[in-house]
Amino acid sequence: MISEKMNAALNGQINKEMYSAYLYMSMSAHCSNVGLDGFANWFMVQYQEEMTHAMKLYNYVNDQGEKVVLEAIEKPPTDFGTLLEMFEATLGHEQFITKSINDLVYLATEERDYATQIFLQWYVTEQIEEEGNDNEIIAKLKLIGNDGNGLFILDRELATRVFVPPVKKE
Ligand code: OFO
Repeated sequence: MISEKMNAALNGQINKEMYSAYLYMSMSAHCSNVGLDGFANWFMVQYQEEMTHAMKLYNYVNDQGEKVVLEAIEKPPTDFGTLLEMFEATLGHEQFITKSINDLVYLATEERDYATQIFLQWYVTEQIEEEGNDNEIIAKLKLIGNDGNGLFILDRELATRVFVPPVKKE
């Protein structure tokens, strides 16, 4: 059982995760368009991860006997500036998501909703990884600067990223 307020907040988070997926898909399309297939792959894996974040919430709301209400997904940008600017925007978006997860944890704590608190722990941990990945790529892009060879190597490295589906519950 979860409160109406919590249900509305979790539904709002589903929309944010769907937007995250849409945003990263748009970034992937942009990278493909400029011939950076490794970067495109990295963002497409990110898109897949975001879809699992949304679905995990979707299943939780269903499991709690509440209704999932899907809202419109905002149109993402299509131009992202330099690669560094694109990853800084990615990090900024993840920081926004981290704040949103923290707000949900706060609400769950306020409501003494222990089940949702435990459920949200996965997202708290995931956000550390999400921000960490972005920080790592930003650092590399800063080191590379305008070096085409460095960019070529990083593109090849990002081409190796594979989507690993989260372990399903029994
Ligand atoms: Fe990128 O972690 Fe979900 O939104």
